[in-house]
Amino acid sequence: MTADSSQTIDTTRPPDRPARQVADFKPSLILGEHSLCPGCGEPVALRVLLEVLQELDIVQKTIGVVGHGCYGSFVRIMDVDVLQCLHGRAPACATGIKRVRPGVAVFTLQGDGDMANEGLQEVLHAAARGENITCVMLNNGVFGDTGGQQTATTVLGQRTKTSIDGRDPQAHGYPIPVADLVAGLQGVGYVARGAVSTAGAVLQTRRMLRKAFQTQLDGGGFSLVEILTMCPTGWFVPTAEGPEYQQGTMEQTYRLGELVTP
Ligand SMILES: Cc1ncc(C[n+]2csc(CCOP(=O)(O)OP(=O)(O)O)c2C)c(N)n1
Ligand code: SF4
Ligand SMILES: [Mg+2]
Repeated sequence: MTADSSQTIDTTRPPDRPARQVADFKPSLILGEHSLCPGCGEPVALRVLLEVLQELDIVQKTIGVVGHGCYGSFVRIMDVDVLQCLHGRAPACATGIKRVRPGVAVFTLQGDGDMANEGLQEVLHAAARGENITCVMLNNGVFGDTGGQQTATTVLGQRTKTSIDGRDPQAHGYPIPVADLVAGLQGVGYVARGAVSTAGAVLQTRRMLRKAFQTQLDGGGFSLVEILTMCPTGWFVPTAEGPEYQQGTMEQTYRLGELVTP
């Protein structure tokens, strides 16, 4: 059967209407442009987190506690009540806020340097206390903001400014899998590890964040989502190769998926 040309859709675009880019589709909670490097995974993670808050309709009753790292600049562009506290101390601040305002959804936004190096005890104690908060760790395996030094989560063989020939377990020890540590504690309601290296992974991470916040809304105890994020600048890889590099390195060490479910 011959197609009726009058029914076909004209996909040619008038020259005065340029193609819309992915970046054009901004959630309304993002108030401006971010200043992070091209290819950085952190803005993608922020976006899905904010989308989840909107989806759950809890924007007006949410308080975020942000640590120190490249993502720290998000406090200027996210239309959510936030405070920034000392490096690594976000779970303690979040604990205080939640205990004073139990009706509010409280989350932390931290990096691997912030959560695993500067404040590992904070997140472990908050989890073991079963605090009804949600912690989010953006894990790129480097102290991105200060120039790309090795962190506790840097995977073996990964080159950083302070392990220029690759992380060597003899000299630098082994990486700390934060989500797995937290998952081993009682009092924990939900733990998962996601990534933003593919569209599918972003979608899965979005679902994880939603479940983590839902756990908190249901009074289900501590929840944590670790998100593997690209840092092409700190990894010494070309921008476009960040996702593939992450899949071949970090995602080989850190298992993606849910570790604890309600
Ligand atoms: C107590 C303290 N120590 C060190 C610093 C310096 N500092 C600021 S940001 C940062 C790196 C944080 O790395 P990470 O949490 O992994 O975030 P990223 O930049 O990689 O997103 C460091 C070490 C600080 N601000 N305060
Ligand atoms: S240094 Fe890394 S984490 Fe920081 S903005 Fe650049 S790509 Fe992102
Ligand atoms: Mg980092």
